[in-house]
Amino acid sequence: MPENCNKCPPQLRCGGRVLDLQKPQIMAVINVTPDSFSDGGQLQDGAGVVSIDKLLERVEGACRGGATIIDIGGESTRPGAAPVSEQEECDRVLPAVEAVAQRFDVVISVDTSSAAVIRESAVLGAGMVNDVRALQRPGALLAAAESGLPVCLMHMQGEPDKMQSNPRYRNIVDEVTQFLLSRVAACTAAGIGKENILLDPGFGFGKSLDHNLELFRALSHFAELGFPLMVGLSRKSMLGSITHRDVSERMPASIVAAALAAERGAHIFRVHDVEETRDALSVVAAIVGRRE
Ligand code: YH5
Repeated sequence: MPENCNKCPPQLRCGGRVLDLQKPQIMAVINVTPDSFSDGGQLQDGAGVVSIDKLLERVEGACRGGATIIDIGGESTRPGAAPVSEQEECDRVLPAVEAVAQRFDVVISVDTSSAAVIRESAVLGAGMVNDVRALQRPGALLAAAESGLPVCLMHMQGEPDKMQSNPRYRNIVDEVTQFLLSRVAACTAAGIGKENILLDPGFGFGKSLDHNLELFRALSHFAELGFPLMVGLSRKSMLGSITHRDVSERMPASIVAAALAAERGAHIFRVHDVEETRDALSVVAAIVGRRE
């Protein structure tokens, strides 16, 4: 449990805001893409341009529901998704970051692998970098280091267009651990302080159902590596495989998964259904620890 975890820092400094990691923190997913699997295109107007009004309404709902972090992403990383140009990603993400930063007292996380998006969003008020490629793109490590912001390093095998075609591991827990620790080493070598690093095993990113389940069963091991642990399980295909539910019907499964991850020591929960997840995490807190 986070409150018993004496290895990782009790707080995370995200620009001017502080997150208390003794309590579960909810990160609301906000996609500014036309094609994300679970909610793509919802914030676009008729011409496919992000509607700032719709975006702000969504952010307001998430904050009222208990989100302390808003994760803004302009690249669809769903299985099979096509790559997006850096310019396109900047055009989608930066106006959204700017609008949210001006109006809400919330930590803005940018879900990006691009050095330009990291740099520009840090200037506009972002408080965290969430990179599914763990800062492996050219310039991303340096941009993140210069931003001074916390970074979430996630594991992915392959790239989104092909990652689910035949994922293979010798020992998934060992391989994901080694990868994440090698990226921690790259970050510290680039000048990113250990207190600014979060880890995420990357559910669904180049992993079969069995791989995902094996990782989940090892979550307490990841929570003990000494870094805040983030998980993204919300609406994912693994939950669809288990329940045979379409993506629009995966909320109950997502909430159970978040609750079990909380019990295993996860600190930050990247979710679509904020209020419902918060209730579940409050119940976990009341039963197993000092939470909320
Ligand atoms: C994550 O786990 N995930 S984007 C497919 C779905 C539903 C949801 C098939 N960014 C993560 O949410 N960042 C994404 O239905 C992330 N951890 C971190 N740190 C994928 C996603 C999704 C994909």
